Amino acid sequence: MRGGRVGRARRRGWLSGDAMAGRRGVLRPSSLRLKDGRRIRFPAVTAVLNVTPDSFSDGGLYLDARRAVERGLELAAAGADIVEVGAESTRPGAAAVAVEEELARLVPVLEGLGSRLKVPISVDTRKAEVARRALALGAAVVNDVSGLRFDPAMAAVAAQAKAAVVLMHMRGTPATMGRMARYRDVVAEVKSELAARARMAVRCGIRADRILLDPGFGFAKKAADNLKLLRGLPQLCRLGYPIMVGVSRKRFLRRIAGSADAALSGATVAASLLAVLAGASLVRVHEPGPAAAALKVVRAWRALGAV
Ligand code: HH2
Repeated sequence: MRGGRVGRARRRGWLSGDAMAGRRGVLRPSSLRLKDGRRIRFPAVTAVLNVTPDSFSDGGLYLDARRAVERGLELAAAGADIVEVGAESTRPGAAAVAVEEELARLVPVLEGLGSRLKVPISVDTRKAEVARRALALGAAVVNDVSGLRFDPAMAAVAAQAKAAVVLMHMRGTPATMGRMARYRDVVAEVKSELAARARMAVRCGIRADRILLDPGFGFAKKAADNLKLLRGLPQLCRLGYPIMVGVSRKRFLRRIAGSADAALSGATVAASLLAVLAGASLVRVHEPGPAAAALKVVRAWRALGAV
């Protein structure tokens, strides 16, 4: 592990796998550099702000643009490294939203956050036109739950804007994905499908160091598949891209811990922490405060090195 490959990787700011990942030689970037020069140091917290009537966790709470802007500022103050704004629910069975409607929800919020938000903005959309407008309004990251499959124009928009891109694994669409959770080896299959999405993104001109991958917890996955993916994250890390994990308040955690608010919050922090210890670089959560505090503990623990 001291040879040329690791030496080169260290100079480029890459990390080798940690003790929990259990694999020497697993290399992944230690940070993400955004188009404006800002750097997100890993592990980091992406906080969710849904300006929708129907999102499963915060649907209907922030449809009013002023309340949404306040919430965005609150999320940053609570420890979010990135605030992610979404205007179309992708919960199982959700109906698609037209571009005009998605923009009508999103644009006033992005304009309102504008220079007031000190952390980078990510936009959660599958549509190229929505991404294009959001990037023009200052967003630096595009999170596409379809992994660039939904809109053929998305890759070019992201490439041209030099956006960082989260490619999430899903099969089908939110309306059909429930029928598509059929795997013989969920970790191997998600890994190879994500690798294919990353290759496609690079072919379309998106630089490899701007790509993040996400196994898509709850998207075309049964409860057991989600748990296996959580355990199997070190294998996904071997792809060499930073991994984002969005387990926050999801149904498989409800089945384990129950639906009471405190149970869901605790389960979210526990699962996010397990993900980071298994090699994930970013956790996507609805409550950034507890997640950011948990990551501080991870950093302090890692800083000790071997004892
Ligand atoms: N989960 C949701 C939405 N977008 N993006 C990524 N990369 N990873 C995820 O796990 C993920 C995601 C679902 O959560 P939420 O945004 O709260 O709900 P809804 O889609 O109903 O708005």
